[in-house]
Amino acid sequence: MKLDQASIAALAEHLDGAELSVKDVPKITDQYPDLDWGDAYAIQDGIRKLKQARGQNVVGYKAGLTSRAKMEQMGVTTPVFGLLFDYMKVPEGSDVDTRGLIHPKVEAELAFVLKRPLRGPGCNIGNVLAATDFVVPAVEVIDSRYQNFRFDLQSVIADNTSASRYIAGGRRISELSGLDLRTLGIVLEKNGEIVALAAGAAVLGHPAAAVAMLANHLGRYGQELPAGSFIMTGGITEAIPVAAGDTINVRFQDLGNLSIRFI
Ligand code: OOG
Ligand code: MG
Repeated sequence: MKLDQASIAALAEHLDGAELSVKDVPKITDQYPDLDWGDAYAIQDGIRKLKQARGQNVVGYKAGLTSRAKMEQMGVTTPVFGLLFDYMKVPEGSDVDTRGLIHPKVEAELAFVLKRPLRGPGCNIGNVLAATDFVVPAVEVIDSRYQNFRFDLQSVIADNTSASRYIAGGRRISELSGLDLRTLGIVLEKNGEIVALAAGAAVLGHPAAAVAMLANHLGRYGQELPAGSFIMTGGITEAIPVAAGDTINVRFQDLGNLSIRFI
């Protein structure tokens, strides 16, 4: 850790404030170039406390930058982890209001729900599959609080990994043995045109690897993923910018479709 508690608290307020006022800010490492990973997760935790003090609750976890497409798009090489809050959940079939967002982009993801807790270190894909209740298709709406979506790893971790909105639905698959998540195809359509496509293996070779990495990450802080946890495993393709008037439809092989309209 390079920053003192007062700076960490001030940066948490700064980034939470950017989200609340729907106004982008320069990436925080411009001002604090020495800010390290420990500081970044401490700022993210400060944002959690601010939101919880307003009555907003953590309802899940997210892994991000887990596919090569996302890493190349954002110019980074390591996955990051963030928190999902209740106000971020968009019910299936309802619209996303872009007036509360700075410069939203969508990502097609697979989400896991656990039936048993997972605790790192040493957590692997097999442990994740054994602890999984079901897998469900999801779409994440990310909205970096940084100008032009430009950041480095420390900045994006501090900004709760651009978490903004998400939708989960379609078909829940609880019998994982009949389904190979590596070869599961995903087609992302914007306004009826295919804009990206990939298969599940784009996420770290197997999307369950993102859950294992998250459990191992939390293990370093003495935390576990409790039974019932909802975990988004990261964009399978690059993220696609959206604006009011756009409709996104994602086709998940064997798992159904998810559509979102932006107003
Ligand atoms: C960071 C969040 C990335 C994903 O699924 O890869 C993410 C960003 O690209 O703004 O959520
Ligand atoms: Mg994501």
